[in-house]
Amino acid sequence: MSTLTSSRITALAGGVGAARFLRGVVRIVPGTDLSVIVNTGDDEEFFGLSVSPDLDTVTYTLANAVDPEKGWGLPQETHRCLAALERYYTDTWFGLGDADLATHLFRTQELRQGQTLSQVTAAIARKWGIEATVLPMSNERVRTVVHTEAGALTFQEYFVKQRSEGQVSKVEFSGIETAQAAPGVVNAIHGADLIILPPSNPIVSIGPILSLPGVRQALRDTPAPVVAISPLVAGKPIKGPADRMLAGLGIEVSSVGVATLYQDFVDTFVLDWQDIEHDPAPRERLEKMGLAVIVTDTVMNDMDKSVALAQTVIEFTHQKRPKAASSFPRRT
Ligand code: FO1
Repeated sequence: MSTLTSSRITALAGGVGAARFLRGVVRIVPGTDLSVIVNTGDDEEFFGLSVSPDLDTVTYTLANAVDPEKGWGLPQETHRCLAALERYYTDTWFGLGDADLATHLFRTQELRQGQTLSQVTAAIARKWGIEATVLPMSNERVRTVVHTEAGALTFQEYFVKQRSEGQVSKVEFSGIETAQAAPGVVNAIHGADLIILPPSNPIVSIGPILSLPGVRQALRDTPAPVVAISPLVAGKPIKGPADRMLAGLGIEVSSVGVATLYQDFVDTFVLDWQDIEHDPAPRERLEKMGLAVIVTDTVMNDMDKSVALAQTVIEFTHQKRPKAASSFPRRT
């Protein structure tokens, strides 16, 4: 494995796919070179506890502590507390594990004592021995609202309780109007030598981060390469509702459709082989959009594949480091 010259990498991340990519990154670059800006639109209160699913998924994964099958939560989990709660509540659809509760209890207590989500997240990362910088996208409350025939749902209600059923007609980020990017978020973009969007849902994982003041402009302005890895393989996500959401919102359900959402700031787009196995069009369409295209294996079903994908992306952008911003045709 070649040792890469140290370069500061910033990733914008949502759920399991992003976390799977980041575990590969921290095996080839020092964690101290990595900053991760994490979506908090999925955050929700359960039984009075502040739960941040994407922050916890990234944290547990970078700590090598995540349940390897599920890609979220902790392994060998028990749910005795949740089962006991059924005596008092009926709404116990969100699978809070007993060991996972410790994180939510700590976060809730610290927030109640006046710590910001950034401070609590940094404390949790430190206590899990993580060297990377884990940044919530905002310290203010932003909540993704998914509209389907069943009504206006939180992301977890849509994804877990409704199992992503129903036609998505609209997605909103309630609170985004008054929310600020958390301390360090815009700086993590300006200070990066490489910015990566790992395979995450472009609507509800990357979308909220891009909607915060200053974030999208910083991505447009940076001279650093910005690389997005498609979250769809041959039109399907490995996990999650990205294809259903894109379809419901009238966006082409393909890697090219995802690229159109990022085309004002992304330079390089990573496709899985399966996207062009039967048809070269996706690559040609992306190149016509002015994007450099990497075609590789993006299905990270084990650690070696996470490392290989991270290696491919980082080495490609090292070779193509732009001399000046203009070297990458970018729409603004
Ligand atoms: N995903 C599920 O499909 N079912 C669950 O019951 C569930 C519980 C849960 C509890 C804590 C947590 O941090 C994540 C949890 N997730 C669950 C995953 C979550 O919905 C997201 O997919 C991941 O956090 C990735 O962002």
